[in-house]
Amino acid sequence: MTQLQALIFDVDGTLAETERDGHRVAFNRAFKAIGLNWHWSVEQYGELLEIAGGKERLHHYLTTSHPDFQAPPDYGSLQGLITSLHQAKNRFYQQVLQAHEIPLRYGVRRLIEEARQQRVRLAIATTSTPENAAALLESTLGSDSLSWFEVIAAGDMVPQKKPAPDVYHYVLQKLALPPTACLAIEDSYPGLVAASRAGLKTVVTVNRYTQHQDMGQAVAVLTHLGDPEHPCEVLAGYPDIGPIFTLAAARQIHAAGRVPVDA
Ligand code: XBP
Ligand code: MG
Repeated sequence: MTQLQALIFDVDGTLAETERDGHRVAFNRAFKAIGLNWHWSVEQYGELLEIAGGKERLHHYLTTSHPDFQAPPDYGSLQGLITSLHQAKNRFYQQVLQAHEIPLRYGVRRLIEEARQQRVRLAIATTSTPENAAALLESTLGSDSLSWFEVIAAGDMVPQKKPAPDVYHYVLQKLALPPTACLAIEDSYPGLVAASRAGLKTVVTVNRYTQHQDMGQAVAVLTHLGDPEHPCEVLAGYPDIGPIFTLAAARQIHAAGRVPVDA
């Protein structure tokens, strides 16, 4: 049986609550800065998250909620406006992170530290940008932490974003590992589908936006990774992998869990 050699982390919603408290807030600031009277509530943003990718999400929102909207002449076209809004959103997002407003989810730091101590390799597979992933790592784990991750793969680096498996294929190729040697950690259904299609066993840590999604393909579903002060609940999988999802638990679930059927 192949041993666990690498953990591949999703970013948004998995490492931290960056969707609700980061990207959403930054999108709203971008709307305001550009003079648009739009505001995405916490609830509405949950629905918009079905569209992976900030630019794609903006395009979907514009064409479904404001189908008759004309981009102001300064932006040239609707796509020009989307590009400007997305760039503004990313600037505001970086400001939110630099202000240390978003902490890591429970247990993330602990599991990353355990993996480093035990020489399990680390990688990132995100739909967002490498800059956004790097800013979150730097603001929470310090600037050294970028070097802990052998690969930081992002949505625009591959042909198709999650739920397509492309970003995971890219990571596996860069790590030069088969999917059977890795475990993915995700928070959402599109992320789980992407990892599963790449043949990866996946642990899901749900959040407010994803708690009711179908996580049937996951080898385990947890409320979060857990730490001594904040024990996690095991929602599916083997009960003894909680209340703290340690590296030993990761090895156990990696060895026991079945390979996804899409593989
Ligand atoms: C989540 C996403 C992203 C973010 C915004 O990515 O779908 O689109 O919401 O980032 P993941 P961008 O969970 O895979 O990390 O605006 O840069 O797309
Ligand atoms: Mg995610």
